[in-house]
Amino acid sequence: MSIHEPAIRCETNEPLADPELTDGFHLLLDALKLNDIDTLFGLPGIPITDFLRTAQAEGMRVITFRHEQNAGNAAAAAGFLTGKPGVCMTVSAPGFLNGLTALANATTNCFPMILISGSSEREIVDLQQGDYEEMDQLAIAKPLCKAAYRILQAKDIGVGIARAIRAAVSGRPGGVYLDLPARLFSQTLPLEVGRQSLINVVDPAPRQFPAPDRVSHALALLKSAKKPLVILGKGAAYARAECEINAFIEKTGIPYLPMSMAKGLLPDTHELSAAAARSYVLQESDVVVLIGVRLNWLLSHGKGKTWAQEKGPKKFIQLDIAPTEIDSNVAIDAPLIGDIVSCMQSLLAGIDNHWQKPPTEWTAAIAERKEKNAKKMAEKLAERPSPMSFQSALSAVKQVVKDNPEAIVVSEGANTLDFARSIVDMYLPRKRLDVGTWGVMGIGMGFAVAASVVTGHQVIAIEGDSAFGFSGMEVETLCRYQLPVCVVVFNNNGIYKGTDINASGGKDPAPTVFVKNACYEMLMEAFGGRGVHVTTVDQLHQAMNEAIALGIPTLINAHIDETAGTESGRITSLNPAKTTRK
Ligand code: ADP
Ligand code: TPW
Ligand code: MG
Repeated sequence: MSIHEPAIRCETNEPLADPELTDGFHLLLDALKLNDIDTLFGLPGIPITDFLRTAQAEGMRVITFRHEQNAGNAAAAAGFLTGKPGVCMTVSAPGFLNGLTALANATTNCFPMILISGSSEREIVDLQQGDYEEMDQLAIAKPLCKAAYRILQAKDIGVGIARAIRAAVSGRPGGVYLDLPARLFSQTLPLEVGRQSLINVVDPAPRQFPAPDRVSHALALLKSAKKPLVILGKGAAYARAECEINAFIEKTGIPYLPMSMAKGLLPDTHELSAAAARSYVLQESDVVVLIGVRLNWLLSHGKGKTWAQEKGPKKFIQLDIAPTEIDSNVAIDAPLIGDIVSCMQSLLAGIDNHWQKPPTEWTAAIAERKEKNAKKMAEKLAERPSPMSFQSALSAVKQVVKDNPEAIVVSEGANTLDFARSIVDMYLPRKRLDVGTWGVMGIGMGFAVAASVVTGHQVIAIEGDSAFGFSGMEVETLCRYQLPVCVVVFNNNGIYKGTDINASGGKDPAPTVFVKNACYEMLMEAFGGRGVHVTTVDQLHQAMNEAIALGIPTLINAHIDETAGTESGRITSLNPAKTTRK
């Protein structure tokens, strides 16, 4: 632990008078460093400007953004990728609110992050006396995150950081808000008292083993299955359970479906991947093992036609760290509560070499459908229409990711997202970041920056033109930090497609269309990065390869057929029904 020589600067930029004192600035920094937080994402302003400067001066990586939402998204992605809470720092009221969307999204996605915002003093906020950027931030944050704390005294900074870290990563991970009134930063303490107030958090995400009788129950149910299916979710990716999951799939021979961010836990090309026969296995399976995945809207709540429940109810085994997740949508016959690695190890202990693999009728029927669908897809990918279709453009991306399996793929949009998810194979765990549980637009550049910063790997961001716009200004951030990020904008002139017309006949454009043939590549060029405009698959392939070879920020504006997309991509059915007005 390093407690520093007395603060070089306090809030007013005055040197501390007494060399035996420390202050809130340094205690906060030391508390974070003591707990292995080495990177801060944020956006400066009173009262955190000097904090970020000091943090950088003391060796922390400080990544600042052009909008707090992107800094917050970066912290969330860093949390998912590293298992340590990603930390985002903002100013009060508007900066805090800008970061709050990311905090709520992180909580929804079960990603650990801590949003630290400066705030006005309590006595002014509580009497609503109109301070600079005044807001009761703690009260606003509370319902939108997993936990929220305020630190009022410098001597409590150690406890505050410890509580925030534990809340973020223990149990189901999520977002934590930490409220720091500005005065805290310049409060002083004797150096030794400060040193002793800090806490090195021991075992912040304790392992949790499932009860042995529950493991036996789950195994018995699994043994009874004629058509078993495993579904892998991003909780399994977060838990770093790939070794155990791999062993489980290999030993049991059970086919599996990966949710989008669980792609790559096993290579998508694995013979037991049932992704290309998704509808069939959801309908036909009899016992389903859910591993770090919720039965939410992304799985039609475990009900209805998707699951063909009319054929008789399915049995579910669910591995999750959150006991209250169980039975949230349909009855779960065998809940297994614990962390995924421990749950998987417990299951594996009961699976020997004599385990009866699923009947070949089941695996052969899946293989047959997979083959048929894969053939159809291969034909589509081989087409070379002009302008490019989503599929033809993605055939280039597919090949580039195959050639660069270490690269991290970030993806958002509607059609762009949906096609990319099913076409681009992933080969390694935690290499795919996307719109997550909310299906939120705007994660693109924040996730891309974080992925690059915390892993050092190449990032490939596959962005719908609308999706890109939500965080597009961060191309400056990519250029400022010289990050190896290749952004491909799938430019179809709008949201879903570019062909909508204003039904009133008026001169305003329709709500979903953008300026035609916009030159997104020039945005990147404006900051010294590399911009390329492509109209063919070969050009796209080449431009991506060059971007990766050069390792510099690149934006490829890929011209896509503006008629090709469908409304809301694959979730058209969620649009409310509409009557035709006479
Ligand atoms: P997906 O979006 O991929 O379908 P979800 O986000 O719906 O996945 O589900 C993730 C689940 O994983 C959550 O219910 C969460 O509680 C659980 N989870 C997260 N981390 C762990 C862990 N370490 N061990 C067990 N379960 C976890
Ligand atoms: C924060 C609603 C879902 S998808 C989308 C929007 C606006 C953009 C689709 O257009 P894009 O992709 O990106 O060009 P493509 O390939 O289909 O043309 N605001 C937020 N989140 C969501 N999900 C929306 C709006 C939406
Ligand atoms: Mg679009």
